[in-house]
Amino acid sequence: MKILITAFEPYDHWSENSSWEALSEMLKAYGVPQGVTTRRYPVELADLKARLYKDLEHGFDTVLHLGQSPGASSIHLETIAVNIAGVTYNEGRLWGPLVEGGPTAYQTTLPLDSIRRELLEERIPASITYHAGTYLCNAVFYLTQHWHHVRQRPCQVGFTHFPLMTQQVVEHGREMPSLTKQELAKAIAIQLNVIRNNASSHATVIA
Ligand code: PCA
Repeated sequence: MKILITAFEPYDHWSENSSWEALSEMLKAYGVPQGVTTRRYPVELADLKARLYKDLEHGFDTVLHLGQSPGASSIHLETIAVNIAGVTYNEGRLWGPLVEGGPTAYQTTLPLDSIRRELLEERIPASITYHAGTYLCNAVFYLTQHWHHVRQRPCQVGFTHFPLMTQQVVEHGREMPSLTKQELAKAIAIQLNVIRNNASSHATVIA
């Protein structure tokens, strides 16, 4: 099973991005899992698209995107990506589409219920959420699903928003919810496990 996991570089006033720090920590703590490719993407739409489309050509069974959501108090398993480009990177157009004529939204086919259950069992707070915003996180989630849709290539695409890391909150002196880097890294490993187990149980049913 070929899996692409991506995270984002730091953006705005944050000197780190909890999604990338968690992914790096996951690789350090658990090693590079078999069949997994990881990438760090820029928080700039044109560059992001170029990098993403090049990577997707390699063909993945699952693509899991990760991003940071300051203020989130649990891990957010996003359900829906919308065809809306936020004003900050859409040449000043409010609510312009990401893809002209593209469908309004795509819904993930990842087993979010099972992922949430496993995370909670490991005492990691997690929720299923219904809006990834209108910034780059929503964009990468939408564009990956659209890319596969127009090519009729099957792929499970998911997006997970992470709270800040505890060390970011301390460094910035902010009163905001956080989880430790180790907890976030573990959360990625758990997601990966569920995705793998789910894929093999699908295969059994089809066979
Ligand atoms: N979070 C932003 C963009 C990059 C990231 O990590 C978002 O939620 O869109």
